Amino acid sequence: MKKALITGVTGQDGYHLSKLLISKQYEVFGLVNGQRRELSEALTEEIPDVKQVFGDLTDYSSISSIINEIRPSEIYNLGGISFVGLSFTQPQLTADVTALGILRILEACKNSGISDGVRIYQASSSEMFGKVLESPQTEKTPFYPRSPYAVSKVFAHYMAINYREAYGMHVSNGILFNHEGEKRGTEFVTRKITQGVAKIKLGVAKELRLGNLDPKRDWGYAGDYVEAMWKMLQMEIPDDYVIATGESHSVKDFVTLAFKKAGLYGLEAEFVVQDKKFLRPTEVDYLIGDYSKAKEKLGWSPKTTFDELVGKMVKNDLILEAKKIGVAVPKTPVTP
Ligand code: G4F
Repeated sequence: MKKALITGVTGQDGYHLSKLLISKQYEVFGLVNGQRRELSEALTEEIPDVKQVFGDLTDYSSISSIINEIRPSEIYNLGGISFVGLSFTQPQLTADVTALGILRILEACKNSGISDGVRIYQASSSEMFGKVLESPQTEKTPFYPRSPYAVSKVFAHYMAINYREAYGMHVSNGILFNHEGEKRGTEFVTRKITQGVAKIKLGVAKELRLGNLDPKRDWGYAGDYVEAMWKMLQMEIPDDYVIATGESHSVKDFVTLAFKKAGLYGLEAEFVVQDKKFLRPTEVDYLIGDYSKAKEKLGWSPKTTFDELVGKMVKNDLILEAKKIGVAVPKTPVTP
């Protein structure tokens, strides 16, 4: 039985990846911060097969003892401060977790003598392209990070490459473009929109406050993207891959479609309020990825369309919000 260690197991990607690896008969260990009991309890309830190990990416000694004890064959480093907005107000914490976290893992593997046998996935991000220098973005596009989060991800990306080249370790970077779904945190714009739209539909909210509606993102479904992570670690030779859909839509497009999916066709102008509080000091205006390398080498392509993604998320939030207030789920033109 293969053993996998996942950091960031309580996040959206951790959820989808745990499910995938368990379905593939892996023994899955998830790194959980012992002080966040509510996250640990929620994980036990949702995916009891994940074996929780307590530690923190900012603490080398806990990472090192966990790796020494488990001796995993695969490590997926999904942990970190993943909300770009927060990284502006907590830049040092972001660097400690998001930049240095992978360094601690790499060092722990090297020092425990398992660096030959273990395969490591580092969650790189399309945010690294920032103020883009070419479009669409590929594995060869130079980076121009625009937030403490993105700068930290660039550090982690190159650290992964350095350990691969310096010590021959099997480390791959997945440069994932935005990936969303039912498990997305409500601080991210897509889930904030679908939850807000559901509340408006049910009469629980009267407005949806958002920041900049112009930025464009290449949005895919998280459930599709974790397949790519796993595929990278099954390759004999480690490498870096862009994972994207090759389509870009603005925040405004997402809002318009979400209102439509909830049966509130054309009503967004009435409910959406622009709030300066949600603007960022530096913005990433336009991201669109070219996933041809992943398609050719990994045999990976996205399965879920933008329309399906928004439909799934709106439907999920209508069900959750209706349950909260104890009413029937409204009938809408929602497609799955
Ligand atoms: O949903 P977002 O917060 O995601 P962002 O910044 O693109 O980052 C996400 O994707 C990255 C991959 O490229 C990941 F690395 C990262 O961890 C994260 O998962 O914001 C998307 C866009 C931004 O341009 C933001 O300014 O939506 C804009 N936006 C407008 N109003 C808003 C809001 N974002 C949030 N979170 N909240 C708003 O009210």
